[in-house]
Amino acid sequence: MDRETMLQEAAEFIQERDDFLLLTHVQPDGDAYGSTLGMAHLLQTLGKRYTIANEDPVVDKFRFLPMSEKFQLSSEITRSFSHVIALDCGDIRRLGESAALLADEAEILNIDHHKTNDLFGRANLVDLEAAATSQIVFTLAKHLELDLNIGGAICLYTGILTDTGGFRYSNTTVEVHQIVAGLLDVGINPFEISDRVLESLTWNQVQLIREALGSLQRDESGKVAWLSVSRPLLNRLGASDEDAEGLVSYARNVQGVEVGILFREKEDGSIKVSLRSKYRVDVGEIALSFGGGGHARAAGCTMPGPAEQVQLQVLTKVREAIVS
Ligand SMILES: [Mn+2]
Repeated sequence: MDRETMLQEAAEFIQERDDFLLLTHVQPDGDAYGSTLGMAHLLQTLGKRYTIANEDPVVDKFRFLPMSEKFQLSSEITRSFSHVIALDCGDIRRLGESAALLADEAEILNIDHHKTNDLFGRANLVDLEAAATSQIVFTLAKHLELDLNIGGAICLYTGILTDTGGFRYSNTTVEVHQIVAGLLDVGINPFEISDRVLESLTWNQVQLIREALGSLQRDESGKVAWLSVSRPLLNRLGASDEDAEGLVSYARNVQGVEVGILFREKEDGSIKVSLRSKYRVDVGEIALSFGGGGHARAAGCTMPGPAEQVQLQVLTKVREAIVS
């Protein structure tokens, strides 16, 4: 289906309904928060009612986003919803516990840019070329001929900024810059947003970087590098899972490395594997083969432990992809 048709279907889905539940994936990232809150701003402008839910509370770093206080814990919501807008989710499992809020006959509008998206919506606005779901929400706003207010612009800018790694990743296209120019026109302060979401590190994060770098290794080819973070380490530093976000770049950024990997032990002993590639290897495919998903250059999966076995399995798969 072409982009215009999908945009029109999404626009009609919104125009013809009211009382929406806005959902994004578990452990939201900048684009998840940005696209969801950007959509909330659009609905507000349209005079539509909406509820925003996630199984996790909003992380500190993104609490500056206008209307982030509208996020509610899904466990605290006692009703169900017939009209759902899912943002930045490749499949319905990504909604986590929030999926329990869907009424039996719920209609879903699925807005996303993941290659692994399985078109789970009644309407699907899925653009694999888009750098961020926030970018798609911007395009939808234009299609609806809505003017973005500054709050909405801050949210969408944050999503595009984070999913393009500060306009450095290969998904940074001409269109991305054109959209961002439109967002700057609204009057946002890009320095302040970059400082908050890309530059600032908590003290815990810096301590964690110091310790985690001690585990950095690379294989004989020099094309794969990885680091691992154990639960005892996180506990000792009082570091949260989100503090570990971004560590994988240290592995990826080593000169000559094609694939960087972070192995992080979760509370339940399972291992969260984050994969980043530079030019060639489709880590989305690798993550998918282990039950996860993502993009060609950034993806992840969660695997049952123990850590040594997960490392062996993942490294074998990654090496295969490198030589193929
Ligand atoms: Mn995204």
